[in-house]
Amino acid sequence: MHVLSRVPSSAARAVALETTLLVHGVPRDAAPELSAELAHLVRSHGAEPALVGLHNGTPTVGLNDAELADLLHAPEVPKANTSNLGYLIHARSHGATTVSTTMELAASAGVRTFATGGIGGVHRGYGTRLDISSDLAAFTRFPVAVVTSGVKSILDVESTREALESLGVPVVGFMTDRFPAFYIRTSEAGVDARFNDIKSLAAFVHHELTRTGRGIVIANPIPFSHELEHESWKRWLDLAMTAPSAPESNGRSVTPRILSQLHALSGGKTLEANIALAKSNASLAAQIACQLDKLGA
Ligand code: PSU
Ligand code: MN
Repeated sequence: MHVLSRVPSSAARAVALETTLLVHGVPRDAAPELSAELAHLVRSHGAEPALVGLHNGTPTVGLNDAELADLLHAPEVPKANTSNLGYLIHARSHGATTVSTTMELAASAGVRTFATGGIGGVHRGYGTRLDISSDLAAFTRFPVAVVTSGVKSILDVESTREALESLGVPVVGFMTDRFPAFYIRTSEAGVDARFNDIKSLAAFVHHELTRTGRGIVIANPIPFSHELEHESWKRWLDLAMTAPSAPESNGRSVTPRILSQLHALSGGKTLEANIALAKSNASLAAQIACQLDKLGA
């Protein structure tokens, strides 16, 4: 696959960022500022941001501001996961890369660190309809360490953790023993190992990526200051999950629909939380990337 890569010569210092979070995860008018903030945070730690997406059919690692603006102004930008990326390239379409395709493109550009908000996972109600994000399988294929605040608590968090275990994906916690649930710092599920400092975490990432050629989940809970209050969170989630869904709401549109309903129901609280955790993940990823660079990874 031809990937347009604008990462610096030392790819180890690069931190991939995804376009689905910007294009589908937050309201359009909040996206340029969030993108700039994430890039700024990554640079402030001495690393280089690389926004990943599909611009006019060109898979790009390091989209510039004009290209991001094109995506944000387009009437509709499809979510690209590993199943439809190839078709979107063929059709010369724009595309917002999810965790799965951001990993795929980052890996082909030699980028080993990636910051997101929350990875996709196993949706609730899988007994009736099986909806498992292609993000999970991507960890078995692409050697990228993904810093995430766990999986969105709109999903079945514990089943997602079990699925990662079944797939043999290493899940490590930064300063936590619990697998976090996005807006909430903890869940019933645990991690494979806990790291309390960035240096040893980066050393592990370096060895594990080299050893396996597969991905790693680095769980970084939402900052204490922005964790949602559990009771309100449960109330908003119940309302969002029982709201009548739009007729076209299935497959790829499920996650964006629920997220935007939650942002509305919570009066913006879930959006604030989402932004706070994305920033915290960008900072941690940047610090890991700088350590990887020192290790000559
Ligand atoms: N994290 C966020 N907001 C998002 C997502 C993650 O804070 O919108 C996106 C990611 O791109 C993730 C995708 O890969 O949701 C999962 O979508 P699906 O369930 O359709 O695989
Ligand atoms: Mn899905």
